[in-house]
Amino acid sequence: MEKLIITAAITGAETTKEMNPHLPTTPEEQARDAAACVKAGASVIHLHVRDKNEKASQSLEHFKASIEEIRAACNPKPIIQISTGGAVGEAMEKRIAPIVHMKPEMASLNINSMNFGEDIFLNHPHDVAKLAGEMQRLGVIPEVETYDSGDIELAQRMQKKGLLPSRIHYQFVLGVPGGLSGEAHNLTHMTRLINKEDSWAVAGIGRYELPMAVMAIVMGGHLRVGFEDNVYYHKGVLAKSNAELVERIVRIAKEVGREVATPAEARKLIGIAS
Ligand code: KMH
Ligand code: ZN
Repeated sequence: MEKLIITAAITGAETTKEMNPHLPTTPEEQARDAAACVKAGASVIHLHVRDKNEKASQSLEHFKASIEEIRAACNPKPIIQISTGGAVGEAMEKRIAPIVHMKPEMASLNINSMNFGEDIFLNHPHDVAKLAGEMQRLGVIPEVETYDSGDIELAQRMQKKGLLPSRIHYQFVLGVPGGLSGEAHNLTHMTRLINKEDSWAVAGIGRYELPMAVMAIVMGGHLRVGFEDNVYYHKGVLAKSNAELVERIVRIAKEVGREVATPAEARKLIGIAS
């Protein structure tokens, strides 16, 4: 099996300090958490940023500040994966801007619209095509976020139109109310739909985070943990940090003999030129 790529989704757009007071929201807090996650074994940081009032932001100023601090704090340097999903309701121009201006190694790409809890996560086909096209033009590797099995067929249609690379890296985000839940059979169903040259990771939301991560370890996929998806360590017990969630996964992976990828190894696996 190839080495395990662990992504830490340290902040998110919807998680608040009321949900977990340890949520990192400033560049300094994000750098501290990212460094601890990388030290624990994470090779990718999925990044959302906040403004001074802790509100989700897609502004270049906030991304630049956080990325600068994270790069300075982390050794080795993780892949920083900018979120183009943003918060529900964010304008598409603002979601595209960090890609065009900052040309990150990797960025998330949401290709379908859906109910997202009590909100609507809107991804108009024209906007998705524009965003995917910009990523291709700039050499930014997309991580295709898929919340339901039909999203995979949609990604394959986009691939045929030349909007996605010949080898797609998927993130199966399972457990969003409005998408597919994080039951074991749903994950195996998703993995059966992708092409053999593709790669996948899974992000289980809330109580699904740990079982989905454990399945990914034994199935040969990759995984994501962190406060964007889940703020608990156990039922009713808040996690003390993002790193605590990464450390647990690394312990489990080691116990079952799955080696954890360094950032350099993750770049090779994902196809990022270093
Ligand atoms: N905040 C969610 C509505 C992504 O980062 O690409 C979308 C999201 C996905 O977090
Ligand atoms: Zn996100």
